[in-house]
Order: sequence, then structure tokens, then C-alpha cells
Amino acid sequence: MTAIPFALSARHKGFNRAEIVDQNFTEFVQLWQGDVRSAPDGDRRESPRDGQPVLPGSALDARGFRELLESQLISRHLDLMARVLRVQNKVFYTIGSSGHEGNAMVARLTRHTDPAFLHYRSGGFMAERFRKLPGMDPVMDSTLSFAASKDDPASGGRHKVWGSKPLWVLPQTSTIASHLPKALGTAVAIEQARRIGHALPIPDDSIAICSFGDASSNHATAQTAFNAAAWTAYQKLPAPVLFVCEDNGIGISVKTPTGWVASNFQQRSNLDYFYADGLDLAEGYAQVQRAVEHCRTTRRPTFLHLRTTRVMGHAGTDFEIEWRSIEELFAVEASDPLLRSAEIALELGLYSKEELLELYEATRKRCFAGAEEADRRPKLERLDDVMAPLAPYTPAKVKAEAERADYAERRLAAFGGEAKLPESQPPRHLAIQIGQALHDVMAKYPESLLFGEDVAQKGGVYTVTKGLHKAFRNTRVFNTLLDETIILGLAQGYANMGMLPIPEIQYLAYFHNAGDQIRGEASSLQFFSNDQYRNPMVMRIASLGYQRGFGGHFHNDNSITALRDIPGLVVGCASRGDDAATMLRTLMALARVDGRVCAFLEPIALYMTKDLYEAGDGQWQFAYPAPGEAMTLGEGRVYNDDANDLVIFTFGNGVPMALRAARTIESGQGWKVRVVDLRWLAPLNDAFIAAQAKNARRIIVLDEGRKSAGVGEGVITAIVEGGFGSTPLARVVGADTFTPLAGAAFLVLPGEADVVAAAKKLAG
Ligand SMILES: Cc1ncc(C[n+]2csc(CCOP(=O)(O)OP(=O)(O)O)c2C)c(N)n1
Ligand SMILES: [Mg+2]
Repeated sequence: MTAIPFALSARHKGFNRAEIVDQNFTEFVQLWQGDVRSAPDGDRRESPRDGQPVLPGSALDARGFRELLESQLISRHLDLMARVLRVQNKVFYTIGSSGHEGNAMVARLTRHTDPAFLHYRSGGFMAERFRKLPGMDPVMDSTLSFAASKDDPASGGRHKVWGSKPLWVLPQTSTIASHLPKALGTAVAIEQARRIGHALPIPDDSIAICSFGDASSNHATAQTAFNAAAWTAYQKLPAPVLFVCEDNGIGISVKTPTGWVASNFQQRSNLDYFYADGLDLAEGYAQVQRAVEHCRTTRRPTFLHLRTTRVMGHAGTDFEIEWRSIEELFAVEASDPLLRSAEIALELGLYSKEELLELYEATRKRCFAGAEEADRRPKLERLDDVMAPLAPYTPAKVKAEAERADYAERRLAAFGGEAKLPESQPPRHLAIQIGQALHDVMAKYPESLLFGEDVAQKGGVYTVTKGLHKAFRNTRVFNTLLDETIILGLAQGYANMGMLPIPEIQYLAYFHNAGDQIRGEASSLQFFSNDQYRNPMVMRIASLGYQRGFGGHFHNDNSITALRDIPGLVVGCASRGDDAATMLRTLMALARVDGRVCAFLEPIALYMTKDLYEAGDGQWQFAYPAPGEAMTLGEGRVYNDDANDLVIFTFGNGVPMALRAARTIESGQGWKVRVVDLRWLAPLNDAFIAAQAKNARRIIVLDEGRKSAGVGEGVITAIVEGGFGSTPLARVVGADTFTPLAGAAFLVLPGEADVVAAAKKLAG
């Protein structure tokens, strides 16, 4: 890189570094004294023209350079505008891209159909990608997002995001590194689509692009994505993901040890390392090009280490001058890539000083005008509007889709013939019928995939998925590596490419260590993209307590709270096989029709339960519902409909427990007892709960989860808000503790005797 021939800013010790960075550019151009570059023979060279390389041997031509420079300037002036208009409450976000504008090269060298998951410093990338489609305006689109206007085409005013539907930029929330697993998932999905005959919405040779900072590269979620990418490539499976690490040497105020990123990534096998100078367009362009071409042609995970810097602090609220030495700030500001771009432009005679300053000021004007216009546009002013894209639900369409049964031939093939169709079999228990229901939905949706730990040949820890691998082959039913974050990242990737993923989490306790993939990412996509992007999925989780043979907390976790408070997530829990089948059909339909992210909780302790009252009675086995039958979202199951003396609200393991307790209570108290299986735990059907509470003389809420923040609290709230708070009520609920091993587990979980005791108390 050519040294900047100007000791910048030595006079500028001011507090407002944005103003100083701004001034630096103007002064740099005004005071530039270099010569327009001479050709080797001493003749003054003409400026390179369009199509001619800007430097001998460079991959970048004159037009390309001018456009990249313009993109850099747009990005810079959006940052400068944000600093000024933030204090006037006209824009609401000041984390900028200054120093990172070289990422525009990555956009120029890729296609607008290469799905991109971007770092928050992607102003240059976006401005450049906007060129790829005619009629788009990078300034107006961005300022509308800065201003949180309802007209923001990316998020509809819900967040300042880099995002665009036509440009395949899927908006990101600002949890660092959380987007890497789904970027890898998208890359894997691009390749897998062909193998299952699924038509991609983008060209077959697309790559997934994912950018992030140097500090973020250390995050567990980033590391698992690098590892999974390498794990994939090691097996010679394609994973065309371009990881772009924008290394500015710092994360907020913590410096990355010098050389760490190179040292950490240069030698990783199966993650191919490339370096590019993001501070210098002339130097960096060919380097970026090599990385992009490598990724596209070899289909291997590629790590592009892009040198950047960070000027103007982490955000507008970061007054670096308070915690960094002025000498350090001078040095950082002197490495500003826009000064280098100005130098190239002047040296090559692509712009005169006046032209460059004119362009600079015209871009400033454009960004301010855009922001002022955005400020006049409407904001989100009603709660309904804010929430509209979060959890779309079109009941009639979902019902029609769930009941659709036009796949008889594929179904016959999946089950192995007419005689083996599950509805022709005698009543069976939960584990068998979940397996049958999965055969059914996978036959119905050729774009569905089932994956997780041990799910393939073994059929899962509880053999629930047994037979699916044989029926649908390795391309659709497969084992992943052991990492829940990646399982859920893959799910998002497949969904992004139009497939219908059914990821399995082996135990509920292991959902929690990957929960952010659902909480921060999958469930937020429709919200932050104004429902332009959807990542539908049905996540199966083996759940809850009461296992007799396999004890301890981590196999008996009963915390549903962590799922219930994720906005938009649908949570269903079936306590019997026929309900599992009809519920799964509806969950798949919710995913397909409305793009919903769904969780299906499978009570492990009921998997093999066949009897209800006495050993051998076979009363917890049910006939398999033939296709055409489905369960409405929110619809519970009521046992003993017209009994009013006592109503027990419950779900999961609580259902057979309540039915058994009801028998004892009926004979002891002489009451008629109704049992209500909620089946849907999120959203809770408040109206249904209130309707069931209406004629109840007494109520028991039986919740196998924990006392604090469990489902039971929601049920009681619905009863009270429904106007039935004066009905005598008792709650039978798990303790606020982890579940111990062996018999002690039953001390912390509610049992049949507790329900009977609660009824006695209500009688007293
Ligand atoms: C999971 C998570 N932890 C912490 C943060 C807060 N945070 C936001 S940006 C940042 C530093 C990121 O640094 P780097 O990855 O180098 O990116 P840069 O801002 O330097 O471009 C931190 C700690 C976050 N957004 N997400
Ligand atoms: Mg950084």
C-alpha cells in the first residue's frame, strides 16, 4: 500500500472525531501534491478508461474503481449524516461502516443472488450491491431504515438493518456471530437442493456470503460454524460459504492481538484462507476476486481475511478520545481507506481535485436529503402494525394445507404398501405414531428434511425416527455433527432455500445451549424483514420428565419457559399418538403456509406408554388418524366434557396422570371431573381456557414444568382475566429446581397423589 503522503490531523485534537475524519478527506484532496502517475518511460500516462486496468495487471478497471469509490462515499456520508441527525432525533442508529468501506469489493465481485448475511459495518457492500439491479436507490433505502420509517423496504421500520429482498440480503439482528451457522446452512442447502430435486430460488452455483468482525471470530457461535464448515469439507461435501472477517483490530475497546486472525485461520485445514487489503481498492480487488472465485468454483468453505480499520469509533456514543491516546487516533484516521481511494483517483487522473471534492459534497447532500425525506415518512404508530409480520396466521389456508391429502402414491411408497398404512394397523403408542406421522409428512412434502444427532440409521435415542432413513435415504434423513447450534443453523439455511426442515434436538436440556438460534435468529426473521423472508421449520424436541429408566436432569428437563417466551414461536405438545399425527400435520402447514417457526415437544416418558389405568389395559394406544384429519392451532382436547365439579387443566405427562387421578377423585369425592389437555403451549389459547373454566366449580392446574414462569402461570392468568378468578383453584406444579437422579426425581415433579391431595384440599 502506498503511504499516505500527508501527516493528517495533527492539528485536530477535537472531541468530535467524525467531523475530523470528514475534514481530513477534504484537506487531503485539497493539499494533495502528487503527480498524476507517469508511465515507466516517463511519459505522462492518460487516465485509464473503462475496461482498462487502473494499475498494470490489476483486475479492477476504471469504471469499476469509480463505482466502488462512489459506493464508499455513499457509505461514509450515511455514517456522517447519522452522527449529525441522530442528535436531532431524525435517525436512530449510529453504528457505522467507516473504515470498512472496502467491503464494497466483495459485493462487486459477487452476485446479487448470492445470499448475504452481513456484519453491521456493511454500508459499502450494500451501496455496491444496489448497483446490481436497475432502479434501486441505496441512499433512500438506507435512510428509511436509519429513520425507522414504516416505508423502510428492509424491515418496515422495525430496526436499522442491512437487508433487501430483491438483493438477497437477509436482515441481521445485532447479536454478533449468530448469523454464521445459518450462512453455512444456506451454503449446504444450495448444494443439497440438487440432490433432493428441489428447485432453488437462486442459481445453482450461488455461494453464501457471511461477514463479521475480528473480535466476533472468537465467539463460540462463529467457531462452531467454522468447525462445521471444515467438518463438511473434510468429507468432501460441498459447502460454498465465503466467510469474510473484516479485521479492524478491535472489538468496541478491546484490541485483537496483532496477527491473531491470520494465526488462527491461516492453517486451518478445510477452511481455505485468503487475505485481502480492504483499505486499498487497487491492491485488494484481485485478492478478493481470488477468494470469491475459489469459493464459487471449488464449493469449499473459504475464509477471506479482509483488512479494515475503524474510524469514528464503535458507534456515535463511543467517544474514543476519552479512552485512547490522540496519537493512536491520528494513526487510525490516517489509515482511512477513503484517503487511499482519493489518492488512487488523483494519481491515476480519474478525477481532478475539484471533481473529487464535488462528488464528495454531492454525495453528502444526497445522504442528508435522503434522511430528511425519510424523516417525513410515516413511522410505526400502532402496536398491530409493529407486530403484524411477527406471527402471521391464516387459519383457513393452514387448515386446508394440513388436511391436504393428495400424495397417496408417495405415501404408499414411504410406508411400503397398502397393508402397511398406519390407519390399517391396530392402535399404537406415541413413539410409533410419531414415526408414522413423520413418514406421512415427509411423503407429503418432498422438500422436507429430517436431521439431528443419531436420527438416521439408529432412528434416534428412542428409535422414534426408525425407518425414515431407509424410506427417504441419506439425502433427506441424516445425522449431523454433535452441535445443536449447527443443527438449528442448518435448519435456517434449508428454510432460506425453500426447503422444509424438521431438525431434532435430542433432549430439551440441549435446546437451551443453542436457544439463540431460535430466539435471536429464526423467530425474529419475519419480524425484522417485515415478513419478506421466512424460515419455516418444525423443530422436534424430546422433552420433559418422568423417565423411569433414564434419570437425571439433562434427560428430564421440564423447562418450557425458555420456549414459551420466544415471540412468534409456536409450541405444541402431544400426549398421545393420534394427537401427535394431527398436530404434526398442522405444524408443517403452519410452517409451509405462514412461514412459522414451530417446536414440537415429545414427552419422552409417554413414548412407550401403552396403558392408562392398569397394566395391560392398552388404553393409551389410539387409532392412527388417516390423512385429511388435522388439529387446529390452539384447540385443546377435553375428556369428560360435561363434568363441572372439577376441571383439571394440563398437558403432556399431566394428561394420563390427571385421568388416573380423576378416577380416584370421582370415587373419593363423588365429583365429576373434566380433564383439559391444552396441547398448544404457545400461543396459549386464552379464550379456550376461559371457556373451559366457565362452568367449573373447582379448578386444578396441573403443570409438570417448574413453578416459576411455567405454563401454569399462563393458564391461571387466562382464567383470572377471563373473569373466573373467584373459582376455587389449586396449582400442582414442579419445584423450582433441577431434576435429581433416580427416585428423588419424583419428589420435585408433580404426581398423581399430589393431584388427589389438591382435590381434597379444594373439597375442604
Ligand atoms: C453475542 C454478543 N455479545 C456481545 C455483543 C456486544 N458487541 C457488539 S459489537 C461488539 C464488538 C464486535 O467487534 P468485532 O467483531 O471486531 O466487530 P467490529 O465492531 O470491530 O467491526 C460487541 C462486544 C453482541 N452484539 N453480541
Ligand atoms: Mg473489530
